[in-house]
Formats: sequence, structure tokens, C-alpha cells
Amino acid sequence: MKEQVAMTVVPAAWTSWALSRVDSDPAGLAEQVLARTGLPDTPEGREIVELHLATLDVSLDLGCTDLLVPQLRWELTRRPQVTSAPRVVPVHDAVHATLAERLDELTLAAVVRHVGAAEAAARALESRSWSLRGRGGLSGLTAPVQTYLGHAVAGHQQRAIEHVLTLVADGSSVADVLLEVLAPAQLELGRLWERGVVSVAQEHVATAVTQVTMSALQPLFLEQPRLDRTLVAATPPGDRHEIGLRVVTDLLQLRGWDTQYVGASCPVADLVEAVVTAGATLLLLGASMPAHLPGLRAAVEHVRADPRCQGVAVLVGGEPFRHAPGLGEWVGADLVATDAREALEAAAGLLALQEATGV
Ligand code: B12
Repeated sequence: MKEQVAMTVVPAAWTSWALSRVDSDPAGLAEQVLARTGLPDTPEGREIVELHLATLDVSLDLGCTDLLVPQLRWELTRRPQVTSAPRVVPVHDAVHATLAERLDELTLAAVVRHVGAAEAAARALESRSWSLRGRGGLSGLTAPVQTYLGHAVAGHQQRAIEHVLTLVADGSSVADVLLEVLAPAQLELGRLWERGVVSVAQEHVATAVTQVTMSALQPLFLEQPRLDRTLVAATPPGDRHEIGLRVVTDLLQLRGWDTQYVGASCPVADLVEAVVTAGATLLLLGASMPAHLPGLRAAVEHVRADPRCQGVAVLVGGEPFRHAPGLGEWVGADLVATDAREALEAAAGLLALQEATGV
């Protein structure tokens, strides 16, 4: 998915035991790797390398190769969009060659094993998705999702809204529409983009339709009884993915929470002020890609460091949390949810605890 690339995800210092042994600073290492790849020195070329290194660092620190797999898969699709040069070295090969000059043999061998395992997993997934291709792309989706996705990709906003409102009128709950129609449609959109079936522009249009459709469901929330509890929801600086967070926020609103949806890429100082001003007892923080996890961790640290946020519980979630069991602790969260249903359970548990302790 293309966006205006701006903010770097390369940290000031590496976190992992392996990369922190490298004798050049992270920005310098990214430059050396970029030069070796043959990718252009443009925001798009740099983004590929920076996301790769940031993801590698987090995945090494957590010892979780699964975190690196989506990055490697994305690079396969993204590289040809960024350059038409005939010879482009895969980023992991350029990283290997660069680290070989800067790490001792044992550390290098450990990194190579880690990346090798991720590469093998990425290749296995790739061949599985090729074998599915012959069996008619959208066949795994329910009819309501297929219809919705057709409207969304075509940019038929009105038809998309009418479709989901009809589903509700026919007995589906708003939660079902969010979880069983809009969320799977967005995930399928990602797969279709990866396979080159939809363009970046079509993805942007469809995602915009989904956001408008979610807003069109809002009037249906008004009848819900309120809990007199407020939450704030955001993604950390740099993370532009907001649909998953918004789905969870809307579901909690349906459960009676008052919600302040700050949305994507919130500066951490502003986030703290938002929590304080709202009088929130719960902060939802989402990350959609491993490269944004250090930013999420920094956001949690800021909240913890502010005495005005004492007693605010932090619930984290998003795709990376489905792959790395120790990640909740790594970012310093109180609660972790790997999907929306777990998020509802976690918030219900928190509410019961806060009521029992008089918070
Ligand atoms: C739409 C989209 C975008 C849009 C986002 C627009 C918007 N306003 O949200 C735009 C165009 C901005 C975008 C940009 C990029 N994207 Co994008 N994007 C997607 C896409 C297609 C769909 C995301 C989505 O809406 N998912 C639907 C929701 C419902 O699912 P979800 O996020 O997983 O949420 C569920 C759970 O995870 C959980 N959850 C989520 N958040 C939270 C938070 C809390 C607190 C809790 C408790 C739970 C929770 O609950 C949700 C419901 O069950 C995905 C494909 C995919 N597989 O997700 C790629 C994807 C996430 N993008 C990807 C990439 C690489 C990028 C870019 C780098 C692309 C580029 N520059 O070329 C940029 C990076 C932007 C940035 N700086 O963050 C990759 C990430 C790969 C990786 N390394 O992990 C993906 C997977 C695409 C792919 N197939 O490779 N993207």
C-alpha cells in the first residue's frame, strides 16, 4: 500500500543483542545497506531498507522469526514498484553482506539462521498463495463480504453503505458487520494488492469507502446504555493503519464505553494530554507492523512516566501481537488482545476489576 513516505522508522539505537553490536549507528547502517541493494536513494527505496532493518531488530530482540515474514513478503511485491533496474539485490542479502563486515562470526551466524528461518516461512507462504490462485481468488469469502468488497473496490460508497445497512435490517448486529464483513474485506484487499489484482489506487479508494461505511453505522450506536467510562485510542507515531484500531474502538463504544478516537500516528506528548483531558481509564494502542513496535513501546513509557496517567490501563493489539507471545510485556502493556473478541474480554475484565477496586 503506497503512501507519502516521510517518517523514518530507524531507531536512534538498536534494541537487539545482535544489531547493537554493530559498530555503526542505525542511520549509517541503513545507508550502507541501501547502497548495496541497488534500490534508488528515494523515500520509497529508503523505506524498504528502513522497515527491513527496524523489523529485523525487533524480531531478533524477541527471538520471533514470524515477525519478519510479512516484511519479506511485502518486499517481493514492493521492490519492482520502486525500481525497474534489472539487478536489485534482495535486502536480506545486502544486510548479510554489510553485517559480515561489522559483526563477529558467532553473532553473524545467529542473525543468518534467524533470517533464513523467516525466508523459508515466507517462501512456503508464497507457494501456498500461488496454489490458491488457481482456485478462484475470492472463493473463501462469504457472499456479504464479496458483495461489500466489490462495491468498495469500485468506489461505490453509497452501495457499500446500503449493503451493510440491509444486513443490519435483516438481523446482523453492528458487531457482526464490523467483524464479519468490513474487517475480512480489508484483509482480502491486502491479499489482492499483494497478488497484483488491485492497484494501490483501488486499495486507497476501498479503504476510504470502509471508513465512510463505519461512520455510517455510528447512528446505530446511540441507543446503547453508557458505562460512564472513557477510553482513548491511537496508533504510535508513524503507524498509518487505523481500521483495525477503529473496529475495536467502535465495538467498545457499542459496549457502553465513551470513546475518543485519536486515530493514526499520534505524537506521544499529545497522546498523554488526550488521555488526561478525556479522564480516560483505558488507553488502546495498536500497531499493524513490527517496525512500529518501538514507537508503541515509547508511547507506553510516556504514559507511565506521567503521574496524571496513574491508574490508566494500557491495552495493546494489532497483527504483530498475534505472532509474538511475549510482546505485551516487551511494550509494557497491562493487557494484550490478539483480536477484537479478546479486546472485548480484556476490557470487560478491566471494568470488573476497576469497579471492584472503586477506580
Ligand atoms: C489499508 C492498508 C493500508 C492503508 C491504511 C489506511 C488507513 N487509514 O488505515 C495505507 C495505504 C495508509 C497503508 C500504508 C502502508 N502499508 Co498497509 N495495509 C493496509 C491493508 C491492506 C489493510 C489494513 C486493514 O485495514 N486491516 C483490517 C483490520 C480490521 O485488520 P487488523 O489491522 O489486523 O485489525 C484487527 C486485529 O489486528 C486487531 N487490532 C488491530 N488494531 C488493534 C488495536 C488494539 C488496541 C487491539 C486491542 C486490537 C487491534 O483487531 C482488529 C479486528 O480484528 C493491510 C493488509 C493486511 N493484511 O492487514 C496492509 C499492510 C498492513 N500494509 C503493509 C505495508 C507494508 C504498508 C506500507 C509500508 C506500504 C508502502 N509504503 O508502500 C505503508 C506503511 C504506512 C505506515 N507508515 O504505517 C503490510 C505490512 C507488512 C508487514 N511488514 O507487517 C500489509 C500487511 C500489506 C501486505 N500484504 O504486505 N496500508
